[in-house]
Amino acid sequence: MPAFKELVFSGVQPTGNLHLGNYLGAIKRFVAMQAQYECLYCVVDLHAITVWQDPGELTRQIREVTAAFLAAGIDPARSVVFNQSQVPQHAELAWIFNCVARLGWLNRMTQFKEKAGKDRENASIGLYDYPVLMAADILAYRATHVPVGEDQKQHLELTRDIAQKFNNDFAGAIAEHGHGEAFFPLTEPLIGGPAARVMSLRDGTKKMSKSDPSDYSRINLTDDPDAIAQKVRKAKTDAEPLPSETAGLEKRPEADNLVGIFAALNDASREDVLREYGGAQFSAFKGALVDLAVAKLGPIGAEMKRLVADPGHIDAVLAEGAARAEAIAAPNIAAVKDIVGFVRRR
Ligand code: AQP
Repeated sequence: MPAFKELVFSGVQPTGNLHLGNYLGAIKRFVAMQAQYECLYCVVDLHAITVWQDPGELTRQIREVTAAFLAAGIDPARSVVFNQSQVPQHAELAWIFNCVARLGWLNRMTQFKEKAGKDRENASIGLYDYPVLMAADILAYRATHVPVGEDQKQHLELTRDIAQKFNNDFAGAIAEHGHGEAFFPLTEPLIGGPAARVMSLRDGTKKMSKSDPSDYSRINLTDDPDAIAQKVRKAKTDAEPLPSETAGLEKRPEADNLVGIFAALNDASREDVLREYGGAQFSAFKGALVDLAVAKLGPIGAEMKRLVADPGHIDAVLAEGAARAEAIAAPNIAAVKDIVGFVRRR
């Protein structure tokens, strides 16, 4: 595999209240990556419409996710911040990848099974095809690294399979057009840290999720301090005090989740947290967690509210980001079309 220029791409769907899982598993890590990589961060609105979205709400949520990116510390002068539907190359490459990916591969995707549920026949074709569009999002930029939560691991594996099959199927044309041995990188998922999978506050075996009907299952980025305090205090726990070693968190999903959240918010490890709080009762630990969560999330929520009050500014950030994104994607997709054998407009 030839060396590809290091580039980070990741996206967040504008599909509802952003929560602590989205923040710790993704957005907080996006911010940190800016120091090391050239980054593109996308509000994936084409993905959002794979399930029904009220048009007015969708517009509002696209701006709100953009505000969350900026409020969390993504610098639009350094990183490319944009929404997917403004860059047509995502959908164009997705079509070509639809003809590379195999039905059998998509049939294995667990997220489709979970989201379509029992009413599979009634799910949109877009929901089924979601992972192919995700591969196109990443590979339109030939991105080498993708920071995501653990729930996206299987989709990243599919992205690598599509890249590999394209590189193999078109190996002759790729070389002929001067791109060497491979046109697409085999993108690395960057999954990790203490909050790669933040769980529901009501059930430590279920992922914290936007679509959970109980608002008490998640902390939203726009929750005020009182709401954060109430949700943490009501979070499910068990009767034992916290252990002093991480081995003691096994089979205690709720305890493990709260310790992981504390660690991620504090840029620490589970070991660090247990060194300080091992032996503590949950009442004391939850008090410390409320203080920490309010200190870290309060300023982000306040800044988000300030930013969404000025949609003109957000739209200008998105427009500039889209132009920068398209400048990277357009030559890549033109090259893909040459490789596939299409005739260019001259
Ligand atoms: N609970 C989580 N823990 C860690 N990371 C998470 N992510 C989502 N939930 C958790 C990560 O957040 C990024 C953006 O997610 P998304 O907006 O694309 O959609 P999602 O994963 O479908 O989010 P939800 O909340 O789970 O929505 P619903 O309820 O609709 O399914 C991704 O990097 C994701 O891994």
